[in-house]
Amino acid sequence: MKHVLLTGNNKVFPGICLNVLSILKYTKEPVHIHIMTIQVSWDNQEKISLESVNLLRTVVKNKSPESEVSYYDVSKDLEDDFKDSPNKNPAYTPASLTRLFFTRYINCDKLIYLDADTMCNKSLAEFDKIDISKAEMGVCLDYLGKFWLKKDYFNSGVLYINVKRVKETNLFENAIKLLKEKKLFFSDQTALYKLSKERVYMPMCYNEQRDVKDDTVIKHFCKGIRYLPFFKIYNVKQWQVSQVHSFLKLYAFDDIYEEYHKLFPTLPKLN
Ligand SMILES: [Mn+2]
Repeated sequence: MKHVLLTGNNKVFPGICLNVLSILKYTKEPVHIHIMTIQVSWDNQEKISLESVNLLRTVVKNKSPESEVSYYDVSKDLEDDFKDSPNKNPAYTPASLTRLFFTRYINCDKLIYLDADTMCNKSLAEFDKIDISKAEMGVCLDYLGKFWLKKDYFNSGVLYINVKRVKETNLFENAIKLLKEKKLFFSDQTALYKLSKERVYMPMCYNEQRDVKDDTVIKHFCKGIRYLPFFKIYNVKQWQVSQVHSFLKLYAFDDIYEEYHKLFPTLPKLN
């Protein structure tokens, strides 16, 4: 069974549902989807509700009876550890800090962490090709950061985590501790970069930050830069379907959009 962690607030829940449908399309073995969410006093975003996760569980169980969906509200952890932190409002949203708490709740051997703005384009069995037995985690380089920051700067949107090892090295608790004290740019990603000692660099197909290719396992809809016809920073997410079509010219997930509208009639329509 593959264990997957997805985190976020209510705003990105359609993205999480799309991601889960993409996992089920390609991954034949059962999956255990862990959904972790937060709602904190200094931010007006709402958490993912238990009802929403129950709806997702029904869809998952229909398609894959042996798969599981678990729900964790870690609002109190975030509130307690970050209310006085200089990083309580990171570059994206406080919800991006949610994943740092997983070792307090999740027990498994290996965990695939995926950002809410990612989609699978192949089976998660592809991760079996990566040996993380002697590492804390498998990561991919950050497409932009490797030019601008450090040549081994990685993108934390996809992490293949050796759970037993990070509990021994305390990587995630140490990251929380560092973020309590020191303001960091790209807060949690930079903390994990500074503190992780044992990393395996995976091929970029595990966190494709550009166009979907034949070998793409995970497509990450992160920020990008286009130089022509003029310089533009773009940030198109997989749930912004018309921009995925018109700007990214990407049609690889059209069947999943159709399925989403059929299976989640009560969730926001994608447009
Ligand atoms: Mn992302």
